[in-house]
Amino acid sequence: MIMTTDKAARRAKFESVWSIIHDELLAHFKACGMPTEAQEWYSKNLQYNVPGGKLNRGMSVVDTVEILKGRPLTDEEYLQVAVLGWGVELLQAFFLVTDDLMDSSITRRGQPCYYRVPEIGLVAVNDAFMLEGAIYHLLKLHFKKEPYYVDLLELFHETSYQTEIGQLIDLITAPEDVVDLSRFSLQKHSMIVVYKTAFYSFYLPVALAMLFCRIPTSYTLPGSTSPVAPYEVAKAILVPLGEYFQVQDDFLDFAGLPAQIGKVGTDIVDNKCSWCINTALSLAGPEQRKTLDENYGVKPTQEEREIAKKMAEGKNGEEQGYLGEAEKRVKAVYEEIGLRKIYAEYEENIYKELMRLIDQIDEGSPGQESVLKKEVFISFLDKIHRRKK
Ligand code: DMA
Ligand code: MG
Ligand code: MG
Ligand code: MG
Repeated sequence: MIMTTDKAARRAKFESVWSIIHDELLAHFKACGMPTEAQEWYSKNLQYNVPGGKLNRGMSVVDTVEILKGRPLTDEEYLQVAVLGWGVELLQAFFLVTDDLMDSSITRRGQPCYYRVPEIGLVAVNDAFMLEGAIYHLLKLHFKKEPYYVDLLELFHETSYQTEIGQLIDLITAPEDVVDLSRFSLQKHSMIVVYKTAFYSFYLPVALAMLFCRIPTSYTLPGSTSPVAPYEVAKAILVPLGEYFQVQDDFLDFAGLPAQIGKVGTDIVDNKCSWCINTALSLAGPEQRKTLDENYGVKPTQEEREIAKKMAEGKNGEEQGYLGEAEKRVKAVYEEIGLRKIYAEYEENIYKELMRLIDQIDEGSPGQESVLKKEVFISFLDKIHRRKK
């Protein structure tokens, strides 16, 4: 029982549980009498969409449990915790397959978006539901006997609902036909990103780990008189942390290289209420504002779309990816305004602010079990700070 510290080894260990999970799901599917053709389809759905990402969300469940327990996990514990982690990754896969359809995205994780694979198309919708269904099948298989089983179910359900609410406001704030930049604001942006990203990417993994460690909903530390609500304390840090993460995602949509981020940015063309456009709007002079009004959310021409798709498929991508004329003009305004520098300043300020929040956590006496630890949040923050993908 050695605590694995090497990053690659930790990832490999987490990935090894994926093959167990994949086989469990397939075995059940087979036992339902599903034909070989369907088994192959389901397996492809799982392999194409679940394991190929950064795995930050899933591995955070394992990391958090280890920090909270202050010791390495037994093999039995590791398997259970990794199932929760892969549950978060399955949820993420479910959201990404549908998100790419709704955002008309081209690539994801360095490959064509799932719905764009020729034989998949709109079957992607049902395949996404199956990724979600797999979570609950696995929870039943691995946690039915646990006293916190219902809490796990409620947490996954509530978080999914919050994400769907977030996706709704993200989508209706970005209508395809009416571009009206005066409807955007950083306040609206904050509400969108907290719901669509922060809850499922940040609160969910930590809250799952806390449930696994049997952290109660309220406790009073020795020597103190006021009770702590640890899930609320965690949320109060993880929500702004998640907001920071989505600001990064928005910035990388503009400035990230497709070869690095594995996807081609679509926010400008999709008329999204992104951090970039909101920040640009707050600083634009009249000429720049006019350029933004005339070019934001403008669909590329058919010809531009074809070239963009072809280029996204070529794997050489050192470059920005092909941009339509309207998108180019918006990006030029972003550069003129100095968005890169403003972003760098934002990152350093929010880092300090989050560290300040984390530092306020009361950990009780050293070695005390079943209470929150600062390290949970620091490790999360360090994983994302200054990320380039
Ligand atoms: C991410 O929004 C939110 C969910 C729920 C997937 P996004 O469309 O900005 O994500 P991406 O940039 O990865 O398409
Ligand atoms: Mg998207
Ligand atoms: Mg989206
Ligand atoms: Mg994005």
